[in-house]
Amino acid sequence: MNCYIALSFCLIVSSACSKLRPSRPENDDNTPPSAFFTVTPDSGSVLVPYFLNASSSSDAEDELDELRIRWDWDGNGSWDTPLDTVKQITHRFTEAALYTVIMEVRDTGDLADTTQQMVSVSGNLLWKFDTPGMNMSSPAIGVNGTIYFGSGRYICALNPDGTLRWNYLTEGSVYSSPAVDDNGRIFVGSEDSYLYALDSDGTLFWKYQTGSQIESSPAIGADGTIYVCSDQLYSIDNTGSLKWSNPEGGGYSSPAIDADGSIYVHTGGMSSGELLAFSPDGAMKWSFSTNGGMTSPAIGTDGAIYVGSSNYYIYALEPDGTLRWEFKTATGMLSTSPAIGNDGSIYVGTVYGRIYALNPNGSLKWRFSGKTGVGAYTSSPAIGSDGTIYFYKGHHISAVSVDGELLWEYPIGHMIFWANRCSPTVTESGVIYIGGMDGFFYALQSNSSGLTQSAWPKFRCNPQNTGRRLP
Ligand SMILES: [Ca+2]
Ligand SMILES: [Ca+2]
Repeated sequence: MNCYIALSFCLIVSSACSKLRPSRPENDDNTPPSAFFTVTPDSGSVLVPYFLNASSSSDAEDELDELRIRWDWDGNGSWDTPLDTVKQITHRFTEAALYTVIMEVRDTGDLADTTQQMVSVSGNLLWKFDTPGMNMSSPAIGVNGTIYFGSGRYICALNPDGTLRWNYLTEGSVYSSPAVDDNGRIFVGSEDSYLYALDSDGTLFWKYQTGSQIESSPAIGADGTIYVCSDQLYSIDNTGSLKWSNPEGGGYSSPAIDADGSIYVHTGGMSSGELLAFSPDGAMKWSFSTNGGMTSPAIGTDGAIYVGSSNYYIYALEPDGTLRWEFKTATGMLSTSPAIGNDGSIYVGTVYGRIYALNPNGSLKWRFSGKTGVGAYTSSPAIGSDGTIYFYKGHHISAVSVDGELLWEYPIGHMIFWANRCSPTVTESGVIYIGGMDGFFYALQSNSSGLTQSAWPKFRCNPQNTGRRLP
């Protein structure tokens, strides 16, 4: 935010007289002016013209047209315009950020007053796509930048320019998030109980029927094995044949695969649950009681397993299943999956609209509530290359700085499910993709350049959504 902005001014009201008046001699009777301005709109996206009007500023001794004003667009203490009697101005912000705009008004006796306002400038909307159904699935990026996600009963594939590539109709809602393998094949579950494998052109490769509806997102092992939870935890080879299934691992959780091939799933419901570890052959290695379930684990660089629980706790476990630390959130059940920053910080959202940032040792770094506060759900966060945290919250896709300050937000429809799985991703060129609950899929330009370099920067770990930590 401290970079210099390419300013583009458009003077709405031309100055009738721009000559500088000599300062009035020191006069004990002079009083300072009063600074006031309005901004329209008070939030918007980059390159949108913001109209700023300081005409409500006043002074006891001088007329309005005698008062001179100047602006600091980025609140860095350095004035970006000269003192001028023009009170109305249009400004365009070129980078998404939360700006502190400062205005100074100065009277003819050289007494001054300043005032400031926050202006939220969001990422620029590149395009939005009218989806065929409700968007509860998080996008995966495949070859050539193709975007895959579930919408209603469809599996959708969009081109990077926002045009439809293909739709594939299943017999149930697709809440599961697609995963893309090294060959560009797409794997995704449906409430119709099938795990679908599609080629990149949208033709069915195979489908495998599980014993129940699938809300879990599949994970892809290093050897191409697909793991997904339904009535059981299933291990399916890349030709669609069952390798094994284990009833202990059934549920809604999306499996996380460690670098050694261990598979972690979180089972259970609102009041009881366990984090379970399976070896690649399907044997259970250990279990850890979390007294609540339904969320998906993330894995850190050193193999630590992070999971939030419906009992308000965030747990960090050692790879052998022993507790490293636990952190109790004050405000709510954990409905989302953690994401990890490049310094090892852990970010997780709660059902009461908050994002917790924890230090690697489990202490609180900060807590973000935002202006929508209690009652707004959050998605799993995605961490950009610059540390910015992106997540769905309430009505918006929100961007929060690494220090926990709101940078911008953009309306994409009101999130209505406490376990919404619609979490954003960030492309190498900084485009954020997310499905909105308003029936559109969005592409917004951010200042990030891809995801941060960490073990698990987003829901399902990487742009392909493999759910597998790399060694
Ligand atoms: Ca005065
Ligand atoms: Ca400035």
